[in-house]
Amino acid sequence: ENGLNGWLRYASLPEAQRQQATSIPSVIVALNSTTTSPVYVAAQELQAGIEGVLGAKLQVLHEPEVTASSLSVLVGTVAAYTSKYGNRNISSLIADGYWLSVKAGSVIILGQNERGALYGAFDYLSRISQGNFADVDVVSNPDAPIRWVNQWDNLEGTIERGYAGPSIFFSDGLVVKNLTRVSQYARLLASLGINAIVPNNVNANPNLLTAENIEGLGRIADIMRPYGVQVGISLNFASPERLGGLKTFDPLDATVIKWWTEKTEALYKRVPDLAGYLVKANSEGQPGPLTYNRTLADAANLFAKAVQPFGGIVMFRAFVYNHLADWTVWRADRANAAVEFFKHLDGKFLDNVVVQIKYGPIDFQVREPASPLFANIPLTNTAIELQITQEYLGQQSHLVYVGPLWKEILDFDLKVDGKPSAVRDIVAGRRFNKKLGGYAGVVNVGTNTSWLGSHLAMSNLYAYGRLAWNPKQDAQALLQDWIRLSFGHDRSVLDTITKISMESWPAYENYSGNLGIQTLTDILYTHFGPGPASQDNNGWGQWTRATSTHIGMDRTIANGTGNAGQYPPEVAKVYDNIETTPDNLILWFHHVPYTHRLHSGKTVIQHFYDAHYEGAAVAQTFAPAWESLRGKIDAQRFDEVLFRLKYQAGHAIVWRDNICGFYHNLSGIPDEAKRVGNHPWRIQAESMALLGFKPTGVTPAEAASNFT
Ligand code: BDP
Repeated sequence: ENGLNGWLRYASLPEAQRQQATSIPSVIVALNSTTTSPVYVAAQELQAGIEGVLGAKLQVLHEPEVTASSLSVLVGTVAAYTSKYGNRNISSLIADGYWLSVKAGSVIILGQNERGALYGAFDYLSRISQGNFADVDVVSNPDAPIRWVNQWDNLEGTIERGYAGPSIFFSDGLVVKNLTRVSQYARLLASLGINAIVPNNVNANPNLLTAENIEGLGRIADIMRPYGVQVGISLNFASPERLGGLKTFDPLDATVIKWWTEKTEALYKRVPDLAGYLVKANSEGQPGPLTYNRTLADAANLFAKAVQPFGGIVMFRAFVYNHLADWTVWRADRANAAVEFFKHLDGKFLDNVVVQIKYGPIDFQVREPASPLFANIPLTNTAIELQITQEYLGQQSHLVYVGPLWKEILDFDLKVDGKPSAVRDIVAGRRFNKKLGGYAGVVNVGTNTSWLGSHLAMSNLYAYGRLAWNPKQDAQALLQDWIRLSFGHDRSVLDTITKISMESWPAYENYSGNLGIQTLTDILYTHFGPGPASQDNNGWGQWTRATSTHIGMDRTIANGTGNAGQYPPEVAKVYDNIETTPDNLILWFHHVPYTHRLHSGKTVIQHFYDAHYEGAAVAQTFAPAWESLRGKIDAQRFDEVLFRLKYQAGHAIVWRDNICGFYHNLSGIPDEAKRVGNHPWRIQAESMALLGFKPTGVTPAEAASNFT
C-alpha cells in the first residue's frame, strides 16, 4: 500500500470480526441521485466499502422505484425519503447533518441535504470498517457551518510550507489537466465532513483571476462538487492594479469596486457555488487597504458585498502584524497585533465576513496560549485557523500528533464577561450568537502518494476534520479510529501507534522549545531545525529576549507589553501574575532569571536541560517500537515510516544538543546532571576526513558541529 486511500482503505475485516455481521444488507437504494450528486457518490462508496470490508458485492438501485426492503442500505435526503415513503420528520437535523439508523442489518442514512447523506454513509462505513455492527439510531450535526481546508499552493506548482512534493492543483501557472488526485483528495475531505477548500496560497498570485484560470477553477469545482466540497479562493488585494491595469487598488475607489464586482460575477458564472474568498491583507508584505488609509473592515466589506448576492462568504485573516517591528523596543510585541488591528473594528464587518484567527497570538508554535482575539470581537463571526502541515513541528519528518494541542486550545475557557467561553463555543457561533463560524485547517497535501509526505502525519488531517465536526471528541479516541482504519485491527499495532503518537507532541515540545518560549526553529525561512539565536534580531521572530542572565517575554500589564491584559479579566489575572501562570507558559508571559524556580521546583535552565534530554530519549523509542510491528504492516508503509522515525531520533539529538549548548554557553550555568557539553565519545565532523567533503562555516553557528 502506498497511502493513497488514507483511512478509506475498506480493508477486509478479519474473519472473527466479520462473523459479528449477522445480517448483511442485500441491496443499496439511492434516492433521487444524479451521477454528479453526493448521494450518488455515497451509494458508490457504500458499494465499494461493503465489498471491501465484508466481501459482499451489493447492487445499487439508483431509481427509487422499489420499496425499501428490510435488508437494504437506503441513502438519500430527508426530503427525497419523505416524498417517496411518507413523512420522515427528523426535526433536530441542521444543514449537513444526517440521521443514521442501523437495525438488524437494515440501514437508513438520511441527510438534511445531499452532503449530509454522504457524511452519513462515511460514518456507517467507518463503523463497519472497525468491526462495529451494533444497532444505532443517531442524529449527527456539525458543530459549526465552516469546515474548510486551506492549501498554500502556488500557481507554478510549488507549495508554501508543503512537504509532500508539488501541487496536485497547479503547474506552470495553470490548473493541471489531470485532476484525478484532486478528486481523491475531495473524497478524503468529504469523509471527515470538510465542506470547502481554498486551493491557492494566501500569498496569492493575481493571475489566478485570468479567464483561463477561472475556467481551471471551474474544473476543480466540478471535480469536487460530487463530494460536497465547495471551492473558495485566496485573493491578492492588489489584483485590480496588477492584473486589471487600474491605477489603484483602493477598496473605496469606484473603479476598483467595479473591477471586483465584475470579476466576482465572472467567477460565479463558472462556479455558481463558489464558497467565497480568503484574504490575507497588509501582512508580511502583502498589499492591503492600509496603503490608502482604509481599514481592514473596508477591505473585507468590499469583497463581502461582491459575493453577497451569490451567497458567498469572506474569510478575512487576522494574521496581520508589522514584520518590520523593532525587536529592541521592550513594549513592542507581535503577539498584541491581532487585537490591536481588529478590536476596534468589531461591529463594522458585514454579516458574511468571518475573521479567521490562528489558534495562538504568534504563529503555529509548539506551545501558545489561545489567541485573545477570540474574546475581543463578540459582534464578529470568527473561525479558528489550525495547521495540519507541520511547519514548525518537524515538517512531517518528525512524528507530532497535534490533536491534543488543538484540544487544549479549543477547550480553553476565555471567561468573557465572567461567563463560560470555550474557544470552541466562540468559533461555533454559540457563545456570541453568531450565524457563521468554524474551522480553517492549513493542509498542504502534495503529489506524494502519502499525501502529507508521512503516513503517520495523516492522523493530524483526520483529527482536524473530526474535531471541526465535533470538537468535544477525545483526541486519543480519534487517533485510534484513524489507526484502525489505516493500519487494521491488530492489538499491538493499535497500542504501539497510540503510544508513540500520544507521546509525540510532549516529546517534541521537550526537545524543541520549552516553557512557552515557542519552537525555537531557525526563523528566517525554513522553520525546521534549531536556531535559538535567530529569534531576536528581526521583526518576524518570536522574540525570546534571552540575555546572559534572563529569558522570556515580559507580557505583563504594568511592566511588559501588556499582552496579558488583552485577555478577559479573570484570565488576564492568571497570566499577569508569575505565581499563577502555568509553568508551560511562564516564558511566554514573563522575563525571568535562568535561576527562577518553577512550580515543579526546578530552575528554568535545569528544566531546559532535563526536558531536552527527556524529549530526545523518548524520540529514541519510536523507531524500535515501530520495528516491533514488522510483518504486521504492509512493507511500503512500514519502511517509509521507519525511515522517518529513525531520522527523527537523530534530529531530536541535534535539537537537544543545540538548544542545551546554546543556553549553556549564554548563561554559563552548568547542568546539574553534567550531561550538557559532555560527550567524550563524540567524534566531531571536522575531525573526520570524508572524501570529497571539506569543512565549511555553518549558519546559525549553534547548528555546527563542535558547538557544545
Ligand atoms: C507563516 C508562514 C508563511 C505564511 C504565513 C501566513 O511561515 O509561509 O505565509 O504564516 O500564515 O507561518 O500567512
